[in-house]
Amino acid sequence: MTDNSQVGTDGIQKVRNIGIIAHIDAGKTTTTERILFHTGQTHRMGNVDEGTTTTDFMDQERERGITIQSAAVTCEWLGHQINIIDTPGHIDFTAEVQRSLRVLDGGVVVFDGVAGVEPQSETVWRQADRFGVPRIGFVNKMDRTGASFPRTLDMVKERLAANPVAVQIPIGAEADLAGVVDLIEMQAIFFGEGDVPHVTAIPEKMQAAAHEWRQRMLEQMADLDDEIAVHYLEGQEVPATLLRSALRRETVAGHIVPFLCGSSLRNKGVQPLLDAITAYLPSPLDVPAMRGTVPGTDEEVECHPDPSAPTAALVFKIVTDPYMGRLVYFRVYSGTLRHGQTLLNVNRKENERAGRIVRMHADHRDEVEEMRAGDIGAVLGFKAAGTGETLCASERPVLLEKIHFPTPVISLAVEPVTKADNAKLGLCLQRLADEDPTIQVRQDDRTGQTVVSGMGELHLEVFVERMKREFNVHARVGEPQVAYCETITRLARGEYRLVRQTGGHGQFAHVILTMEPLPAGSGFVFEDALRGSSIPRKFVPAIESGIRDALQRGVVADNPVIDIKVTLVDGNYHEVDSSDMAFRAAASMALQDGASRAGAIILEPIMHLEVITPEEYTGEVMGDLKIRRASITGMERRHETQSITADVPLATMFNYASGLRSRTQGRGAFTMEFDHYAPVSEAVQRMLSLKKAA
Ligand SMILES: Nc1nc2c(ncn2[C@@H]2O[C@H](COP(=O)(O)OP(=O)(O)OP(=O)(O)O)[C@@H](O)[C@H]2O)c(=O)[nH]1
Ligand SMILES: [Mg+2]
Repeated sequence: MTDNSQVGTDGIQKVRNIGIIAHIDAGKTTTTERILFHTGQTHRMGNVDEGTTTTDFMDQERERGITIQSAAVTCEWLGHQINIIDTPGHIDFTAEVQRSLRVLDGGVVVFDGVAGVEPQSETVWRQADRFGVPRIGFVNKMDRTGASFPRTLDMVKERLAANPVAVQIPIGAEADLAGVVDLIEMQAIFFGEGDVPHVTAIPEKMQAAAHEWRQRMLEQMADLDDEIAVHYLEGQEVPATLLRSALRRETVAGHIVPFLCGSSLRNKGVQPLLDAITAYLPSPLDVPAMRGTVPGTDEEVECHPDPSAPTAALVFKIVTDPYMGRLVYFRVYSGTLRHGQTLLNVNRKENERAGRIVRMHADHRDEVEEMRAGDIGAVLGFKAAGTGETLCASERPVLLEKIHFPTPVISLAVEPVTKADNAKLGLCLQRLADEDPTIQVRQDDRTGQTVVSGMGELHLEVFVERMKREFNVHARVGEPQVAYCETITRLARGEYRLVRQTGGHGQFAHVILTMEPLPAGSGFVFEDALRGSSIPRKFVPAIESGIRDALQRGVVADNPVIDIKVTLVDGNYHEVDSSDMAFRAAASMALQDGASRAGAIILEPIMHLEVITPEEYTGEVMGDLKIRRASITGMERRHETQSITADVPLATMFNYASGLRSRTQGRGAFTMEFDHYAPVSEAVQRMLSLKKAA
């Protein structure tokens, strides 16, 4: 067991919690791998293309060459402890980015130097904006033909409405990329075969460009910093220390984004990137204190990163490790989380005892006694704690805000092949859904099938593979289908009186409720407005469960009902014949009764789509989108390509990937993410309701 000495009370300022985020294939995992190599965490450089990287450890990641799960690793650089989360770029796994951004203090956004700002770069940039995460930019793949650092910066300015500040420029291009000019120290850094970069004077032929770019950087910084402005206007040299501290302050404040460049694959630019992470990205002390509330109230609590304060930590990820068991990843916001400590799980109102605490390195794990405020790690021994839940010291209960995840929009029916498969299915689904909050599992009462919903076709494909490989469950899997929802459009009253006399004592329950539509995204709200003693309070939970049952089953067809408020207003009971079971059933029926008058409709997911196609195929791509009922929201020419944005019903977009590929000779690309729910056409509503009646 090692001492966790790096992160002492005053060590917190030397901690960096950062995420690597970008469009798919920009080189996040390769960059992470090189960081681990250059910080001495690995002695062999892993490669995505050979399936040998540290952070893409799942076998499907290695085979597909893409990241599926975010992975957390720790390394040290210049006396700093850097906790890095490598995230996936594919839109189906966007929840992994979401949860990572929630616990990070800073981000490195990687761009492909040829493609520049790609659709998913915009998405992650917006996500980082929403979480207020300061970031630096790394223009990767500068070794590729057609890569351009200035063009990428222009795209960042235009499309991300950001203020990029170049602190480097590349030396050489494409196959001849040799190093970078450091515009702060005004020196050249060359990366050869060896481990240590070679620092020299700026080569003669780069002098003019270097001065021009430095001038540009100084102008940008003079706008933000008075001291730099004075130096600049008076024609004096601006000291590097002054520049660095201004860059740091303005980056942390989110006013600028320092930009670096290189090629991770060719080992160029990685050490300066590490320097920049320590120099410009915030420590846990530099970001606003995490806020929470006193459970059950709106009273705010600030959780300062003070190791001696009462503990408060947020669970952001669960991984079932084949050797270690259930690993619960957390970030400590205040206090210290100790081995053996009993913590209150605020969301579940249960106590849990922390088992072993581990720090994840590249190819090993360090067991530590404790983790202090500001740090990220994993703990064993928590049986219940789920993603987004708060663990805290019982003397100061605090509820940190939950992590919001996107809505799963595609479903798949799963039917176990044999009895043995059936027996294993339950545990398997529970485990996988435990790890992935964007997987939802429900039972379809009509068909008896298990329905799994997820974010996209790839997401579900990966899920089904994991069922087979990790749990050895073989199942017949249906075609992916749209996950429809239902809602109501007007206020209605529902009532049901359940009276059953069968032999001994009967069943009696009488429930009266009202229902009303809520704004999109509100989910389900239940209110108990019972007055007097028409129904004893002890039956209210059963009534709420009955309503939930009915909402799950759907009121028009078999789709869950969302954005609805149900108020229990009145009813009646019988001393002997009333029971939880009777009230649960009566509440379900009362809801169904009211829904028949509440203008219930079926909603379908509408996706936000962006297609990038070579210009010559624009006509064909547009024609096809029209057939798919897309409404075009924007078109933009970008160099020799055309970008088309549209809102389109998911129902028409299955197999779009192969359709687009054949229409554009494999040169078109697209991303698609859930945008909102909209009512289906009357014809579709009729068709889907008929299915339920059948
Ligand atoms: N030429 C070149 N190729 C690179 C560079 N960095 C990464 N690649 C290649 O780009 C591909 C994608 O790299 P990854 O590191 O897996 O990219 P990623 O951003 O982690 O991808 P996802 O996690 O799937 O979103 C691989 O084939 C890498 O070998 C680079 O600097 N130059
Ligand atoms: Mg990756």
